[in-house]
Amino acid sequence: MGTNQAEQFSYDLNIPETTPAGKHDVIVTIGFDNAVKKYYFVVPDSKLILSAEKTNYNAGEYVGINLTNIGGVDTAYNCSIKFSDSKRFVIYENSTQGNILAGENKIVGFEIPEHAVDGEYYLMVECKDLNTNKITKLSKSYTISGLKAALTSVTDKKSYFIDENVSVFTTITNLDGEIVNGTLNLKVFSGVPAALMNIGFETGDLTGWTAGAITEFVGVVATDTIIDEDTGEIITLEPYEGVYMARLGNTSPKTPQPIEPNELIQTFSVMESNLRFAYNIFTYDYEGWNFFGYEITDEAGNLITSYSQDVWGSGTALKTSGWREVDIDVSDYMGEVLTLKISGGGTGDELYRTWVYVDGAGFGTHKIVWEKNIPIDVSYFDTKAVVTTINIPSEMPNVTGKLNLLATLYANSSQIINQSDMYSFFITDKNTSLTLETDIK
Ligand SMILES: [Ca+2]
Ligand SMILES: [Ca+2]
Repeated sequence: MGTNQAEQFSYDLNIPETTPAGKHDVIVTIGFDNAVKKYYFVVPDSKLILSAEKTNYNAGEYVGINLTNIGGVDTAYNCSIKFSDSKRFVIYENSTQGNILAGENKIVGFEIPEHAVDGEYYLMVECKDLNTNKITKLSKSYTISGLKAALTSVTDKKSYFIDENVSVFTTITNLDGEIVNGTLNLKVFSGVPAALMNIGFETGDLTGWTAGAITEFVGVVATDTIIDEDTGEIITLEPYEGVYMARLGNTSPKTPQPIEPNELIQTFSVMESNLRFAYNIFTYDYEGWNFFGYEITDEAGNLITSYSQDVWGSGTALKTSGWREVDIDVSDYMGEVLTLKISGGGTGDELYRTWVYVDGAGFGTHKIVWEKNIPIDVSYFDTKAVVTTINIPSEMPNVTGKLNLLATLYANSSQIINQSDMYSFFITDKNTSLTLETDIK
């Protein structure tokens, strides 16, 4: 080569399949004067990603989830899959292992059971890359078409004497699918009278209540879907009892949240000795900020009892108190008019959100006084009437007062297909000549 002459060489470097991830040096040595030039290239580590497009399936279909290795080296993986319905019943749970090449796409998935119930489902997939030990997650909501039935259960009369028979009429209407080896569960609960009107919010609205300050939201919700803004995880919060609950505040965004409370108020005459409800606090904020509280005042505005707390912990990850029951003895105020105010919201600054759910707390402590499981098959679009007789003296001795009947229809997997509305009836002693129904059903 002459002076100032340039020549270009090209050399295809074939990176061996077994090359580990990381930085690799390319060293070029020129034999003439032993000049050494150093370059490098990088092989990216393995990296797993999960995705799923389709979210509507029929029972019995295969749910496919894409697992892709977008990294530069092959790896082994371990994936756990969990698929549960809106009542948190798990219809599929399994782990799969395997190897995945660099750039490869694999379908990991599962078959929805043939007798899965119609409704909303949640998928949680976690895949661990055994090479990097990194975990990739996917959580997603699905709508499944499957078993579907309407269910009602009532008694032949509203009121019985202690020596009578109760006839329970249950009607199951199959709206989709074949119910094979199902179970009809009938339960009778003894009632706990509620001091507050519509404390369980089962009217689906704020009947009996008034909203005080509404800084963000004061209203009734059914099962609530909360998206954790940090992890993307979907949390489904079910009412403590029944189908509805109240919510004070909004569930998003994580920040900001306006300062000032959201209030729920009821003025009531004290007819029962105990006032019961349940609350559940959700918060991104930490100790020293935001609040939940309640207070009871008399007609003159004197404070009878109160409770207030700020939130807890130190980080801004989403936290929940879980459902907590409140049981206040108001027997000293029998016949008087009291006001309960429940409130929650932001304090101090607008950073990091807190909101609260409120529901009744009586049903959970109800006692089952009678129960029966009846095997049931209902073919496609058929209607089945089931009559069950309860002999009060032998099957429910010493039970009087308000009772609640609840029918639950289970698929052969024990998954709940549907539940009836709660139905109330009364058993009275022959000495009691008058029964007043004052309660909300
Ligand atoms: Ca409720
Ligand atoms: Ca705050």
